[in-house]
Amino acid sequence: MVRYEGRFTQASSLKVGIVVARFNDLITNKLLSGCLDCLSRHGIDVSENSSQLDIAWVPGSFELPIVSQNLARSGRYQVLITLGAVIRGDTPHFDVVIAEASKGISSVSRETAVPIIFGVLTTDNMQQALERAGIKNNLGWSYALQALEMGSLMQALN
Ligand code: INI
Repeated sequence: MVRYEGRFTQASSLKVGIVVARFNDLITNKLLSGCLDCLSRHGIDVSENSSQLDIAWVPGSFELPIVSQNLARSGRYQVLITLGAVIRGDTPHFDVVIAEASKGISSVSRETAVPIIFGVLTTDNMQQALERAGIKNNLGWSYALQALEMGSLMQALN
């Protein structure tokens, strides 16, 4: 029997891409800093001249899939992380944005076989988003852990 599991150590062979939405950047910048803190504590070089990490900024969560697709198709990354914040109070097209972002990201991930972590907060209001971006817990940290697990799991499978 072969038992496949992701690892949270020995991340040195992983290259990670992060795609971040600028919309609600009060929140997404906090998610990004939680993410970088976790990656760094697990051995990923997150410095400006890192060869293990690239970060792409997009206008909003709606644009996360197309840029993720571009990065995933490049073959350079073992795992991608998408970060966004879709807040119901902001606009009536909340439902469209979150549906397109979630469907798009999952379909790119399956089409390219590159794991893409879905780090898009979906909340009813800004308070809930702030709570998930650092006031109570920074989910950016968890998204980075999930990325390490999935990136290394896919390496083990291949
Ligand atoms: N983008 C978000 O990331 N979060 C939102 O809450 C949001 N709302 O509510 O409108 C949002 N809209 C912008 C959208 O993602 C696109 O950038 C824009 O429509 C241009 O294509």
